[in-house]
Amino acid sequence: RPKVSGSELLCQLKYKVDVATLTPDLEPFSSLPWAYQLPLQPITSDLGPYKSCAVVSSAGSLRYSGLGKEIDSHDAVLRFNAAPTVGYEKDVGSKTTVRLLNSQVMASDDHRFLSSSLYSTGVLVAWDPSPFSADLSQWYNKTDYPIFAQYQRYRRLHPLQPFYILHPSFEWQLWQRIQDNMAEPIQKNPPSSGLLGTVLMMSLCEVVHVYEFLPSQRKTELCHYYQRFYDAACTLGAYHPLLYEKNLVKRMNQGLDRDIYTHGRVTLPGFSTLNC
Ligand code: NCC
Repeated sequence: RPKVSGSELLCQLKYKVDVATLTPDLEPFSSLPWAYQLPLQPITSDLGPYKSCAVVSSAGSLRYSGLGKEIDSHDAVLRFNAAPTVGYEKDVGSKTTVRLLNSQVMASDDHRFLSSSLYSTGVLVAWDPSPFSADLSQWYNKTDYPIFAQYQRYRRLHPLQPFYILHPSFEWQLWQRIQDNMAEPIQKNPPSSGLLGTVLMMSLCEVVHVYEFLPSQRKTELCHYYQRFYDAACTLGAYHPLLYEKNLVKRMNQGLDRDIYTHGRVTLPGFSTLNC
C-alpha cells in the first residue's frame, strides 16, 4: 500500500478516530446503580477548546532537559500515570490539567491511587487495555484490571474532581490507524498512554507540543525521569506498538527535526484547525 502523507494521516485521525468517553446513558452502565458517577457529557464537550497544549511523556530523557518553563507556558498540560512534578519542576513544569491513567496504576498497591495526593490535581482520564473494542458489556465483565471498582471508590472519595473513562473503541480505532499505515502486522495490543493522550489533546487544542515521545539528543535507557530504573523497552516498546506509534507521530510532525533533537519537541495541529 502507498505510504500516505503526514496531512493525510492527520485527516485519517480526525475522521476515523472518535475520541469518546463513557457516559451514563450507555449500556450496560445505564442499568447499573453507579452510572450517576460517570460524567454526563463526553470529555470533548466539557474541556477546552485550548489554544496550546503540552503532552509530557514520562521518558527518562526529560531529566536535565530544563523544559519546565516552556511546558508550563501552555494553556493545558497532560501527564501520565504516576509521573510527579514535585521535585522535577525545572525539567517537567508544575502545571497538570489532565492526567491520563492506565487501569494498572489505579489497581496496583504501590501506586496508592486512592490515597496519594499525586492524583488530586486536574482532570483524570482512565483507560483499560482489554481487547474488547465496542462491546461494552463484554468489557465490563472482563477488564484487564478492576478499573470500575476503583473508579467508583475514587469518585466517592473525590466527588468533585472530574474523572472520565475512555471508550475502548477509541483505543482500537487508533490501533487500526497504526496498523493500516504500517507495512507489517503489528501486535494486537492497544496504543500506549502516550499516543492516546496525544490524540486526546489534538481533539481539545489548537496546537499540541509533545515532549520526549520522539527522543531528543538526551535519549537514555533511563525509563522514567522520576525513577532509577533502566530499560530500553520503555522508549522502544514491548507490549505496546510504541515504535510504530512513534513512526506515525514523526510523519505527522509539523515542527522542525531540529526541535526534536534539541528539545524532544514535536508539533501537531489540533483537529479543529485541519482542512481535510
Ligand atoms: O511508562 P508509562 O507508560 O507510564 O509512560 C507514559 C508514556 O510515556 C511514553 N514514554 C515513556 C517512557 C519512555 N522511556 N519513553 C516514552 O515514550 C510512552 O508513550 C508511555 O505511554 C502506559 O502507556 O500506560 C505505560 O505505563 C507503564 C506503567 O503501567 C505505569 O507507568 C505505572 O507504573 C507501563 N509499564 C509497565 O507495565 C511495567 C508501560 O509499559 C506503559
